[in-house]
Amino acid sequence: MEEVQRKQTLFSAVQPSGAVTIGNYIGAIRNFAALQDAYNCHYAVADLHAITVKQEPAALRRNTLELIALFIACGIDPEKCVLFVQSHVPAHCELAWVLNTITYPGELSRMTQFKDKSAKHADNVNMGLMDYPVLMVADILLYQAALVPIGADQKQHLELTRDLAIRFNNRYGSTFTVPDGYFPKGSSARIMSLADPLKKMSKSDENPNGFITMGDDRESILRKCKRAVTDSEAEVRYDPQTKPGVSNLLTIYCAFTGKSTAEAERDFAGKGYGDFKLAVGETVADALAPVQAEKARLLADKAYLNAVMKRGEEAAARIARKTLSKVYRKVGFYTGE
Ligand code: ATP
Ligand code: LTN
Repeated sequence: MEEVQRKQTLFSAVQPSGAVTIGNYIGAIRNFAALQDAYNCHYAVADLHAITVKQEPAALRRNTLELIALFIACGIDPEKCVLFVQSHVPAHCELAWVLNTITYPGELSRMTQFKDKSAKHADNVNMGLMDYPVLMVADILLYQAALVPIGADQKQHLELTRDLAIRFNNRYGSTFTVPDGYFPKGSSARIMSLADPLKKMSKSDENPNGFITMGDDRESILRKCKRAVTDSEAEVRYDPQTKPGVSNLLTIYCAFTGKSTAEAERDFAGKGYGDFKLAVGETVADALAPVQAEKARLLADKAYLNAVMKRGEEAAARIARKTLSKVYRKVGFYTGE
């Protein structure tokens, strides 16, 4: 008889907190589709997380729909994955509450992201911002995920996930799978700002020339690449220490062409920065064009997107409810049995 291999369960999420950059795409989203055949994938739009910093309600609503469309345009197949919006599944908040009771304030106040975001949003240091990692732990543990693809910036949160899973299991008996971080090939590339190549490319950068979004048109992409900060030499060589700007453009070029840095250096041997920047811009624009077209096509069919979200919600809620019921039984909530 044919042996049925059980696929490992995987969970990840992205916040609908603004325009998605090519950094988010290269570091996170494009890997999601590549994992969907080998793993039992769950992908969420983390809107509950997004409101830990101020969001314009109409923009949040729009960004949520756009992110679902972008996920699908980037190759995530809602038939193969559970694709859903976090706030549609109440179990995330419910489990977060229980987990709060086994989390210590010191574990949260020392988180790097909390410290960074508190400094950046000094007028809005709210309890949600501090509790952000516990909600993320709930996201992961509800689906009994074994693997969590994340960027380096989220490693501390994954450590907390492991700690809380182990703490709960020790206190109440085996309940949660203890997950591992997952860093697929190619996802380690850290894309830097085009305006300041020593800083990470970030969608919340005040200078829009620093980042390229997934929705930027060809002209803007070419202009941003043309203006990208480089150096006063004239040699296209990969050396992040002494040539961070050129190296960043090479990383972007390689991410979209699949070439190695050595091959890319060869492509531009003897060429000036003008030609190089134009080629990088054209490569990015060519790569984004089909994704943009597909996203626009999907956004024109809201009924389809709503149906995808509904189906995702139902599938996610079924799995999440099962874990939550187990948790409620373990902690001693009266269930009538
Ligand atoms: P913000 O500007 O609000 O801090 P961000 O652009 O840094 O946002 P997040 O929503 O925090 O993006 O990140 C989603 C995921 O995208 C991260 O976990 C990370 O893995 C990946 N990512 C973000 N920026 C980059 C980057 N510059 N290079 C590679 N990966 C990135
Ligand atoms: N905090 C993550 C988004 C996120 C997430 C998750 C990632 C929310 N819940 C669960 C992995 C697993 C971010 O900003 N990248």
